[in-house]
Amino acid sequence: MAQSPVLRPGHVVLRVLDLEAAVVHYRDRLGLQEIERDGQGRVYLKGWDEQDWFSVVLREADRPGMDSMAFKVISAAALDSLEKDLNAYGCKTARLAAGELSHCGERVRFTLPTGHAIDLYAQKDYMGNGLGRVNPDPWLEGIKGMQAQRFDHCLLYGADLDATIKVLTEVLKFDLTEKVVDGDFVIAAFLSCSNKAHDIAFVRHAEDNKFHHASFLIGTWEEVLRAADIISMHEISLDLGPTRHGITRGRTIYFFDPSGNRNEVFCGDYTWYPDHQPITWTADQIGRAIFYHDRKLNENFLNVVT
Ligand code: M3P
Ligand code: FE
Repeated sequence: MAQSPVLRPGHVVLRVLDLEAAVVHYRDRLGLQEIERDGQGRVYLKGWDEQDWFSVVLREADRPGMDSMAFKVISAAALDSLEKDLNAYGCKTARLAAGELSHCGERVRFTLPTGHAIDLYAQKDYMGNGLGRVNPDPWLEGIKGMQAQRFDHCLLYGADLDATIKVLTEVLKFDLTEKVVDGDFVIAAFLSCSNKAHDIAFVRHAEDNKFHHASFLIGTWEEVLRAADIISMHEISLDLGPTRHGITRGRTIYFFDPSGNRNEVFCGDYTWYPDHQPITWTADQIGRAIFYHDRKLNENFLNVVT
């Protein structure tokens, strides 16, 4: 049980093979707003209901996958203190200068035992959601595609789940909300720094630093169905769904961006409070845990990562 100084996932930096094809996907199909492009050609986007400048950065590269995932922390003092705590724990950190990502303050980077680069930052410029803060309307007109409201979480694959869970819970004060176990052996772990059922999740996998999906919140089950329609309309590669997760209870659909990075849009998880006790799923029920309706696993879903 903890109240974490970490507020939420702030952004994810994704590698894409063809930048313009990726922009069409994330802007016109997911419905993120394109905010700007920087001197390195990186594209910055945000969900319509996000307040800060950006939550997704696309970087053209010769292989897909995730460069880093970043979390916003509550203050500059909390950032300094987390940096000290990480170092004292034996986790090396590096500072990335303010402005290295446009409109983002200084970042503290460390690498999880599963090999993923995680950045912490306290400051990002405010943009607002376009509705104003006095007598606002409930939603914005003209949002495209699936109308993603916000970047919500990532699911990452790597080998040393136990050490990754330890650093996230002991140093960053995340809560373990759900886990899948085979006896004492943890196969998958879902962790929250907030009131959400998860802000980041991991599945045990032989190869480190692998990316399974970046997930975006949408409003309703009807919107999940509409996302499925958009996937067919635009010949997007469908992975799975629409369906329901046992874990986190999310109503969900998975699909791929043009570079093969998996995306999820979902609605309807539960509220987590730090005094809650974690949920355990046993390996014999893993089918139902992941896909509550089919109650069986899909090899493609489990094994295709970037
Ligand atoms: C989610 C979610 C796996 C479970 C995935 C669950 C791959 O993506 O958002 O709840 O075990
Ligand atoms: Fe997910």
